[in-house]
Amino acid sequence: MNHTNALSDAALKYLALEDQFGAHNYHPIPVVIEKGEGVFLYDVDGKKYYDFLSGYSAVNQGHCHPAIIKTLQEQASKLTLTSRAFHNNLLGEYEKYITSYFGYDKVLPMNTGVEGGETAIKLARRWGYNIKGIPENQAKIVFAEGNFWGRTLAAISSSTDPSSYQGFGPYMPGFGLVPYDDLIALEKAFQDNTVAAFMVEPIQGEAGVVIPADGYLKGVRDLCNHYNVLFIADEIQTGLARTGKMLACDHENVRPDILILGKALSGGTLPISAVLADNEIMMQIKAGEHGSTYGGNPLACAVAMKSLEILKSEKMAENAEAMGKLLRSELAKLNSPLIKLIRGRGLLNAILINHKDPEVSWELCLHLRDQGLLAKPTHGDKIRFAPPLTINEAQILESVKMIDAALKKLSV
Ligand code: IF1
Repeated sequence: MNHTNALSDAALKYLALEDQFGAHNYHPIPVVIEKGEGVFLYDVDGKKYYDFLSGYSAVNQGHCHPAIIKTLQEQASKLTLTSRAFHNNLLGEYEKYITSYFGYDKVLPMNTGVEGGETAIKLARRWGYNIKGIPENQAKIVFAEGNFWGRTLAAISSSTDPSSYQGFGPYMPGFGLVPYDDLIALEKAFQDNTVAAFMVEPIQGEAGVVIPADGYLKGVRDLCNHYNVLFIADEIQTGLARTGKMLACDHENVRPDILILGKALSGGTLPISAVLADNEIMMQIKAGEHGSTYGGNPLACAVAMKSLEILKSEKMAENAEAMGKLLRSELAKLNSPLIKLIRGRGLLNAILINHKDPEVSWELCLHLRDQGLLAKPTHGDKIRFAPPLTINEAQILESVKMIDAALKKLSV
């Protein structure tokens, strides 16, 4: 069944425009969204959906959160950008706010998550040369297999996913890979004293919500301490209350040397990322050696402070923890033969589909759409279930009913 047939003429018109005038670098679920409010999205025909993707965890606070939008509107009508050629009245306030919020000396503000990753790697290399004493141009950064931190040439150079790196070579030198959740392999990699840092997601999002064994993050922290290697935590997707704690690293009470945030730092309104570190690391980059046109713009500063404030004032981490437990237990009760595994932490969850046909996950997402819930497969047989952190118990129960109905539409 061709599910685009299910779309109205109005919706199909939009797909045709994208097809003719836009690069074909995505394969979206066939639905055309016009409005977002809280946990709900509305398509061009007014149909309502639960959003179980949350902009890949950029909309933790819910779509168009009124307080964030109010801040956005007020600041946008006053001052949006000075560039860093001049000071403004918000950057210092924001830097004080976010460094005290997460307990680091300094922040380097950027825009997209991948810019945050690039910034962290540059900081680590500089620290490696200036502090650890690694010979010039020989610093290595170690990553975990299955990682995803964006689409730049450096990011894909560390990727183990051919759909990310194939045909885009040559690749960034000085990158190494170890299996995820493998402390023995990591310690072996650290025997090389040119290793400056290990960059890792506390839970691998794109890989399908892969949760490491208890103690892994603590083990990473201890090995980094022992071998004088920087621990870079990519919390762009797992951070900001998504996994039931403010940071996924908080589940093991570990403090990374460099913390990268993005996505929900703006509540889904505009690209804002941040790299936090203490002075010994952050001061290795001098004036004029790194930055970006929009990095730390006053509009972003105002929005980011409000987005962070709301996470705490509305106790979103606590709600994510409780609603995530409820979601996983209700999904388990379905006893669906199509669900091989349910895993997640807080409201970052995924189900693994039990079917030989690789297309089944996509078919399921189309049936979910028809039931009124939007989700998308990741890496074939996994479907991420990650609604905004404002979702409540009744909405979880209603969503699970929709998931049950969609599963029953599929032949086993
Ligand atoms: C797309 C994936 C998720 C990220 C982590 C850094 C970044 C991301 C852990 C870069 C971005 C986004 C990219 C977006 C879809 C989404 C995604 F499917 F691509 F892999 F979430 F899993 N670190 N992830 O997840 O942040 O530069 O995008 O702001 O490329 O379609 P960004």
